[in-house]
Amino acid sequence: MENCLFCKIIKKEIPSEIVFENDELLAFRDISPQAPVHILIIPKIHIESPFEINSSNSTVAGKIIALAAEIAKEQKLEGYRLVFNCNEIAGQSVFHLHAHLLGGRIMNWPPG
Ligand code: DGP
Repeated sequence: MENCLFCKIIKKEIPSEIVFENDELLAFRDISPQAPVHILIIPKIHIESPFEINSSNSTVAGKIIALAAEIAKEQKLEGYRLVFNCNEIAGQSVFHLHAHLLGGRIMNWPPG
């Protein structure tokens, strides 16, 4: 998508601190970390938000969750939070599907 920030990060038009990359997924550090470990995991195909996940593209969502577990282990996290914000009302500001992998500190529940 031409005007999508995360598509530009995928194309390396915008620099990022990449943690993992393969043909389907990219993981990179959040520019505004909310925890000692704050990594964004995104699909390389442009999916606007969790609302757009359906039976034809859901495989990639499972791969995001599996990659989060791998990265969390690699980062030696004791536990972690995985967040998909969906739409502005839930805090989504970049409209390219992403999981926030957060860890390295105690997290409260319920979230604000
Ligand atoms: P959300 O609010 O759920 O849409 O999360 C978007 C996240 O993207 C937010 O935590 C900040 C991060 N972000 C925004 N712009 C950039 C950028 O240019 N580089 C990186 N690495 N992260 C960004």
